[in-house]
This record gives sequence, structure tokens and C-alpha cells, in this order.
Amino acid sequence: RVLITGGLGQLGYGVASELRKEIGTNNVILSDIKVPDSSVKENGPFVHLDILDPEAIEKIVVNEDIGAIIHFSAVLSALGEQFPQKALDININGTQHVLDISKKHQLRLLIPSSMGAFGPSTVRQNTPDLAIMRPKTVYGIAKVYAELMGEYYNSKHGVDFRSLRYPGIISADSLPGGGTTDYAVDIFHSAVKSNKYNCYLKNDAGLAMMYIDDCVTETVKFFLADNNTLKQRVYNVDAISFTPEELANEIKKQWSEKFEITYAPDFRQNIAITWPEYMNDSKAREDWGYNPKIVSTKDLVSVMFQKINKQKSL
Ligand code: VAH
Repeated sequence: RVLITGGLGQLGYGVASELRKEIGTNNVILSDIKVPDSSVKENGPFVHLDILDPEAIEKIVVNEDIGAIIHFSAVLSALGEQFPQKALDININGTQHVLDISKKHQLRLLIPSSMGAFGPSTVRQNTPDLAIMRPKTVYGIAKVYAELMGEYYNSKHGVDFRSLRYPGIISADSLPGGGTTDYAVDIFHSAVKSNKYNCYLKNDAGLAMMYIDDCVTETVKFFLADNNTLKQRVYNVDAISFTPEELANEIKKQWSEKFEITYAPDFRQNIAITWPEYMNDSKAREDWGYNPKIVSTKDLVSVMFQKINKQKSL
């Protein structure tokens, strides 16, 4: 059975739903420190879990016969710079608890990493899996730590640790969670609400991005992949690359010519320029068949407005 931590965040619920289709509803237990709304529990098992309480994690692992953990609990990059102590506690200590329990109980452990694990000294175009990693955010430093400690537990203790470096994930049905890339989520809701958006990044801040459905299906594919097909523990995964201006122009074309974007760069611009515009994900494609469907800004904008309009009609 699989325990998903941080289950009420941007990715948890979608990954749980997809994984439940593969291995059965009762074999995927969502957990979070937040209280879910009733619909969550109607769709499968949910337990309250504070990731900073290792005894509580171990109790669930033992009592619920857990064989694998997908560890989504994290404070994202922008929020982490506003609350660095909290980010260190959750992203480092919380992750260490999960690593130690995975070692003790020999669990499969997927901890997502991020393009945020790269920094200003990393090449920003076609960034390879193996590159300089000197990030300038607490979030990024914690991701490098998670990657390196995960690889250590894999080589020293045989833990089946695996990790994907996500780009910015764009979803219609979850509100932004304090990420630097979340302007690309906000902008759609703002376009529908007021036909304008004030962007906290510069017009030319190109970043790697991915649509949520691809993130969900490819994460489940990677999680279920046979350990022997993985030639490395950590893989870049990339899908789309655009600047705020390119995204806004596509929204003008597909939503309304009247849509207006303004720019008021803040501290998040200083984070964004240290991250890749696009990553090289050839190893993920070769080793375990990574294959995203939405690979253009045009298709992303189209699918996002279809999703939002469907939600509005419900
Ligand atoms: C963030 N959405 O912006 C997350 C992600 C690569 C971006 O790590 O912090």
C-alpha cells in the first residue's frame, strides 16, 4: 500500500486518483496536516499526518501495511523565502524522517525534486540531469539535500529512492501554493475573473513548465516503473517553455483580445532568473518512457480554459 504525504497540495489528489486506478482505491492512502473537505474521504482513505512527527509516520507505515511513500509535503520556493525556518523544518527535517522510516522498513520512496534545485551557475537552456547545483533558495537547497540523501540511502541502505525534477506545474483546479511559477496558474483565473493580470515576473522570464495531467500520469508511470529500468535515481522532466509575455499573447488569442497583462516584478523575479528556461529530459524518455502530451503554450492555454469553463458550468 502507498502513503502519499502532503496529499492536499497541488499534486497529491491527482496522483492519488491516478494511482488508485492502477492499484486499487484502498491501496493508496492520502495524508496531510490540513483537514480535507468531505469529498476527499469519499474518494478513498485519508489520514491526518504531521510530517514533523516521525512516530506518527511510523505508526501509519506499520498499522496500514505501507510498502511505499510518495512524499509531497513541502513549503514551495516563494513561501520558503518568506518563512525560511518553516521551510527548513518541513523540507529538511520532514524529509529526513521519511528517509529514515523508508530505510528501516525498506520502502520504495518517491520524493519529487524540482528545477528549483538548480541555481544561477547552472546552464539555463537544455539543462542536463547532471549539472551544477548551487540554488539560492531554502526550497532549492532542501531539494538538493533530498536528492543527495536519497541517493545515499539508495547506495548505502538499498532504499528504492526515486525522484523527478519537476518544472512549474500548471493546474486549473488548485489555487497557487506559494511557488515562483504559480503566476502561470494565477493568470488563468485572473483572465476569467477580470480579463487582466498583474505579473510578479518580468515579461521575458522564460521558465520550464508542465501541465498537471502530464505531471500526474508520468509521475505514476515513473513510480510504478521496475527499479531495474532506472539507470539513475533522479531525472529531469520537461514539457513546455514560455515567458509571461508569450503566455499572455496566447491567452489574448484564445480567451480575449482585451486581456491585459501588466508587470510588477518582485523578489520572485530574482528566483525565476536562476532557474532553467528548459531542461534536457532525454534520459527520462529513454529509461522509463517519459512522454508528456501537452508540449506547446497553445495546447496548454486551450486545455486550461476548457478545464476552467467546465468547472464554471458545473
Ligand atoms: C515553485 N512550483 O515554484 C514550484 C516548483 C519549479 C517550481 O518547484 O516553487
